[in-house]
Amino acid sequence: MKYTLLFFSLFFLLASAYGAAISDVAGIAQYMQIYQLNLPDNALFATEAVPYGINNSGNAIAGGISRIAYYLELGNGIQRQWIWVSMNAFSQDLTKIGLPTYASGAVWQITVSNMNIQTNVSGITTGSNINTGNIEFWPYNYGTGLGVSGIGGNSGTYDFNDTHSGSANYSSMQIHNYGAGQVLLAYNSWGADYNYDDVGIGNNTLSNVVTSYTNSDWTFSRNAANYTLKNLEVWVEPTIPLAVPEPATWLFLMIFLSFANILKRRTDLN
Ligand SMILES: [Ca+2]
Ligand SMILES: [Ca+2]
Ligand SMILES: [Ca+2]
Repeated sequence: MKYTLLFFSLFFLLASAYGAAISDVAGIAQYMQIYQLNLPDNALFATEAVPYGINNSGNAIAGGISRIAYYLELGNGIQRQWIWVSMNAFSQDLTKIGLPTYASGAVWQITVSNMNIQTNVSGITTGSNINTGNIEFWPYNYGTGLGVSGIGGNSGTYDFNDTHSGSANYSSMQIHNYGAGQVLLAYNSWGADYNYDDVGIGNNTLSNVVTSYTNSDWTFSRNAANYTLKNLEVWVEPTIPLAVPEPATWLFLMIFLSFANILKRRTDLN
């Protein structure tokens, strides 16, 4: 019994250490985690390996995947913000859905469909089956010009529609709802720019020290060190549904844990 308790304690400890999405996101039981990364204050991923805490990209998923989800959690000891964005799978290659580094070979400047957005940040449009999404994933520098036609955007600021240069290494990992004119999550400047990285959930509204205008996608915010908690997770939904524990199984587990707790108390009393 002692070891069983130890096992469950360790399980919940690990679950809380890795994967806060587990506790925040509705419907996550259908998903498998592929990556977890504690974002550094100033990453140098143009040349250095990404130090994932979890990396299951080498494990093939039988039947492939139907959806890909990104979860970003930011905390400063006072407030905690989080967002979850899932979408129809735009790739079956699990090595190309994490940080789009040069080493990964991933570059995605595409629209995405069937987004599900959950967040605790007010002002962000939430909901399911949102078909006005786009992603800007690349390891390159980029300019403010419109890179994707037909989705709007501001050609004079860094926002949900920019153009990458195909070279250099400022870097961008951004997910947007262009229909709502909203940046959903952004992580930039993780290539080899020697300033603190940019990170944010929702549209940035603050000016920066580099441009005279405000960049809604957090470019040049250099704010990563403001957050002590910067947890990025990538999850996928397998095409073949996962076997989710039945309610009866959960009930059994709860009864078991209560019973174990009573036994433990009785042992403590002795
Ligand atoms: Ca732009
Ligand atoms: Ca952008
Ligand atoms: Ca940087």
